[in-house]
Amino acid sequence: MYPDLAFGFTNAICRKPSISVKNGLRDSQLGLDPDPVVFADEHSAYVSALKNAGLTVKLLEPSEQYPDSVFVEDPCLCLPDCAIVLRPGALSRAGEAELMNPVLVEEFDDILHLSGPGFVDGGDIMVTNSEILVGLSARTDKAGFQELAELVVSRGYRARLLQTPKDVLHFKTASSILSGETVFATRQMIKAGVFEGYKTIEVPEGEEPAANAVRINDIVLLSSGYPKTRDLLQEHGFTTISLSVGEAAKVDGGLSCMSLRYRKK
Ligand code: CIR
Repeated sequence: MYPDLAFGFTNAICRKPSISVKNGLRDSQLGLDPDPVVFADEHSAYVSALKNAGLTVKLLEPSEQYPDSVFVEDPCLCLPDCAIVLRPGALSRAGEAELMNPVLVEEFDDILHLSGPGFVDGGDIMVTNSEILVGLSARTDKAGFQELAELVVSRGYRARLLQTPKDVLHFKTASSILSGETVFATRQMIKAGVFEGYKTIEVPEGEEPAANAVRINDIVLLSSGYPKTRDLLQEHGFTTISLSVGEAAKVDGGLSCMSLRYRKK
């Protein structure tokens, strides 16, 4: 295992949002399509924040064929010494895995592939300093976990299966890792007992979407509009940067899903 596996990163991969993002999948009750122009501005600010946090960012061109392809976290898992091409659980997103191959070949010597029949979305994977947690969801199933677990164990990691609460899209929609052993999560996730053994910080009531934060090196990226969360994390000693993700939220996206973050050897 690597020190600070959970948040010690050097590189990231992002993909610009397409015009077709307005057709992205959603359960969201917001009832609005994202505006691709505003989305592009928010995405550009997000990429700048990753760079300011110390990351070298590979920025991929948009894919009109895949409306949700801006959410690059879901088709892959990037670890310090290997990348794993996953099998996204939504049919319209299946081809996104293949789409990531060229950049992964540039960035990694060791690329593994889930061959199925199971499914795993990257949004259901939380890498802590000591293990890789995988939440079962509507997009991630047991067969997918089993295949992923075999792959990561073969590279020296530990994997553990958990249950994402039923109405939560992805495991990391409602939780994020703040340090090697500290998780920031909604009351629902904490009550479900999935973070036993971890120190937990509960998302302030009414600010549940802020649970999808991203720790990168010395900073924590937060969605703007959640002042209680910002104050709480600052009280815990974290340096926070707030970013608008209003357009991504209209298609159930947030901060973590718009990048693949990893540490290059
Ligand atoms: C989807 O439903 O797949 C996209 N509209 C949103 C994906 C968000 N990804 C994530 O939370 N990891």
